[in-house]
Amino acid sequence: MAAINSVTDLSNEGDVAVITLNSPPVNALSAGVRDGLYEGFKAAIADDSVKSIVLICDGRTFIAGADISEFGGERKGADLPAVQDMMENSPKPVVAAIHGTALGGGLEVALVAHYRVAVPSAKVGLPEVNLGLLPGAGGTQRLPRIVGAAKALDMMTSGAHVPAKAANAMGLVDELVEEGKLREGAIAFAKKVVAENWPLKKVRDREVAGATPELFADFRKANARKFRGFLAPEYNIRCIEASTLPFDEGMKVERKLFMELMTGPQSAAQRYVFFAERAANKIPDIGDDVELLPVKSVGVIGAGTMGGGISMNFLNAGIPVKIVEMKQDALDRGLGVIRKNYENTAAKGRLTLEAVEQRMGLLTGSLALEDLADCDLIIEAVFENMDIKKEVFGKLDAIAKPGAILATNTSYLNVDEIAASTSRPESVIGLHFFSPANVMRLLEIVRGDKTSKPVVATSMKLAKTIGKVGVLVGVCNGFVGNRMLSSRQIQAQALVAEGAMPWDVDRVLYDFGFPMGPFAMSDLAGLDIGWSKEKSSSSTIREVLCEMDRRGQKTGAGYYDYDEKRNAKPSPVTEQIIKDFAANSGVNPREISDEEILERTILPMVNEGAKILEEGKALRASDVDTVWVNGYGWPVYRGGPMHYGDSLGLAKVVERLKHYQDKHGDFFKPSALLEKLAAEGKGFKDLK
Ligand code: T1G
Repeated sequence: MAAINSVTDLSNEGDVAVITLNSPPVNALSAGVRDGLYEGFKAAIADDSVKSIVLICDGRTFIAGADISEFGGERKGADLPAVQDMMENSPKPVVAAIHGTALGGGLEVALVAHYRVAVPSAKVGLPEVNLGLLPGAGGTQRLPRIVGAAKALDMMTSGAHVPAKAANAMGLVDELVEEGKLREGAIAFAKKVVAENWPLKKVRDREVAGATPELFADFRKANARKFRGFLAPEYNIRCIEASTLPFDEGMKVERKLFMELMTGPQSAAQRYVFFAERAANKIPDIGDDVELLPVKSVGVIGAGTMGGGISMNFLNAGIPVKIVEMKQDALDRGLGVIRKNYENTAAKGRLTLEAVEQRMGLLTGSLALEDLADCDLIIEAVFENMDIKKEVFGKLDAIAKPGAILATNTSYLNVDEIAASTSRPESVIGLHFFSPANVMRLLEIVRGDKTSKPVVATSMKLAKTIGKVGVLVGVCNGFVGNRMLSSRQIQAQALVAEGAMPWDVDRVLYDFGFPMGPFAMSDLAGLDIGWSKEKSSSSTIREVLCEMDRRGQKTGAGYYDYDEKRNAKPSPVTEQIIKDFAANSGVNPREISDEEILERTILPMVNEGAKILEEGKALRASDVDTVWVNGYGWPVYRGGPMHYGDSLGLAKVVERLKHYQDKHGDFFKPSALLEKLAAEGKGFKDLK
C-alpha cells in the first residue's frame, strides 16, 4: 500500500491496482483528492505489472461531488478534466466501485471509468441543479448517452438519487456486487474484464437515444410552473439537447452554460442555502458530547390535520406513534386520514402497499392521555389556546414517565409559560411543524429558558431523523418565521388600504418567486381562521368578506372569485369593498408601483430578521434564511431574506426603510443592528 497523498492510497491486489480515497466527510473532489487521483492513475497506468485499476472510497460514500466549499475560491490542485481524460484513455480497464451516494462530480468520475459496479444500497445522481448548477464535468453529455434523453432530463432536473438496482437496469451501473463486499467484488469484476478481454468502452462514443424536439418541448411545457424563476433546470435541458452534437461540441456547450450558472447570483444563493441548512445543526453551547435521549416511541395529542401530519413523520422513520384524541369519532377520522394519505402516496407509486401497512402497524389510537405514560416524546397538537395547552401539559406532567420530552407544536405561544405549567420545564420544548406537517421540511425547534441541553440536542438530531430541517429559535411571538410573516402581512394589508388591489400584491410576490401571494394564501387557508360571526364587526376587509360568506376557496369566493376548478380571478365584489373602506376612512386610493409593493413587503422582513438576531432569538442570519426557504416558500435561488438584504446592500436597505419611515411611520424604523452593519459597510454574512 503506497500513500499517494494524505487522502489517496494505491495498492496492488495481484495485477489489480486499487486506488482508495479517504477524504471525510464525503470524499468530495477537493484539490487533494484530484491530485491523488491524478497521481494514482498515472502510477497505476505506468506500472507494467498492473492489468486493471479499481477506484474505491473509504468512509461513508463514494465521491459525493465537487467540493462545494472550494467554489468561488482560488483554483488549486489537478484539473478534474485532466483526471478524467487519463481515466477514460487508460489502456487498462478502469472500474469504479460505488457505495453510498455517487453524486455530481463523483458520478461524472465514475462515468469516465470503463465499468461501474455498486452495492445494492448505493445511489447515484447528478443533483447539481439543486445548487443552481449543472454537471460541469461531462455528466450532461455522458448521462444521456447511457440512459437516453428522457431519463437524463428527469435525473438532471430533479437531482434525484437513483438506487443502484435501478441504475443497473438503466445501464448506469454494470454489475451489483454483494453488500459489504464491494472491494472484493470490484477486484473480481476487474479480473473478469481482463480475463475475458472485455472492450474498453468509452461512454463518449455512444449515441443518445430519444432526443427528439417533441421530447424537449413537452418536457419544458410539463415543468414550466415547477421551474419558474430558476435558471439551472433550463440550462440542464439545453445541455441534454446539445448531447446530440459531436461529443466535444456538446462539451463546449456544457462548459459555457456551467460557467454562466457558476458565476451567477442564483447558484451563489443555492450554495449558500446548502451550507446554511447544515450550519443550523450547530448549536454553540451544545457539543457532540451532550447525551442524546432515546426516542423509541412517540405520543401525539390531537388527531387533526397537524396531529396526523406530525404522526406521519415518525411513522415514516419507523418510530411507533400513539395518537390520543378526546372523542372516538375524531380519533377514527384522524386515523383514517393518515391511512388515506399513505394509500394516495401508494397509488402514485411512491410507496408500496406493504410499506403502508408497515407504517399503519406502528400507529395506535387512544382516548386516554394515560396511554402515553411510556412514550419517550409526547407532542401536543391541540387548539392554539394557552389555557388549553397549559391544562394539557399539567396533565402530562402527572402522566409522562421521568425523562420524557414534552413538546408543544404551538406556532407562536410562549413556550416558557407552557413549561411553567409542569414540574419539569427542563423537559419542555417547542417543535413547531409547518402544515402540511408530513410535507414541509422546516421544523422550528423552540428552546425555552429552562429546556435542558440533552432535550435540545435530541430534538435537533430528531429533526434529521425524520427528514426535517431543524432550526433552533428562541421564545418570542411567532418565533422566527411567523414573526417575520406578520411584518409582511401588515404591509400587504396597508398597501390594499392605500389603493393597491390584493391581486397586485400577490402578483408582485409571485413574480418575486413565492409560490403564491398573501391574499391567495389566505383564501387557500380560509379567511375565517380565528374569525367569529358573533364578534365580527365589519371592521376589516377580511371581516366583511367573511360576513358575506366569502371565506376563501372553500366557499368559492374570498379575496378572489373561484370557478369550479378553483381557478382564481380578481373579484369586483372585493374591489368594491376595498373602495368603500377607503371612502369610509377618508383615504384617497393612489396608484402604487410594483417596486413600492415589493419594498414594503420584503424590507420590513429583513428588518424584523435583524431584530430577531439582536434579541438572540436566532443563532445566525443563515438560520433565518433556512426558516424562510424551508417553511414559507422563499425562492431558494434568492437565498432567504437576510441573504437578499445582503445582495441589495444593507446601506440601500436602510435608506429605503428610512424613506418609508418618513412616509408611513416607525414601523419602518431600521433596527440598530441594521444601521450598524450598514454604517460599517458590512452584511449579515459578516456577523460571527
Ligand atoms: N462539498 C463539500 N462538502 C460537502 C459536500 C460537497 N459536495 N457534500 C456534503 N458536504 C458536507 C456537508 O456540508 C456536511 O458538512 C457533511 O459533508 C455531511 O453532509 C463538477 C460542480 C452527500 C447526500 O450536490 O447531497 O459536483 O456540516 O449533512 O445528510 O459537476 O451531503 O458536517 O461540516 O448533507 O448524510 C454535487 C451534496 C456538487 C451533493 C450526504 N454534489 N451533498 O448527506 O450529510 S457540485 C452534491 C449531499 C458538482 C460537478 C459539480 C449530501 C449527501 P458538516 P450532510 P447527509
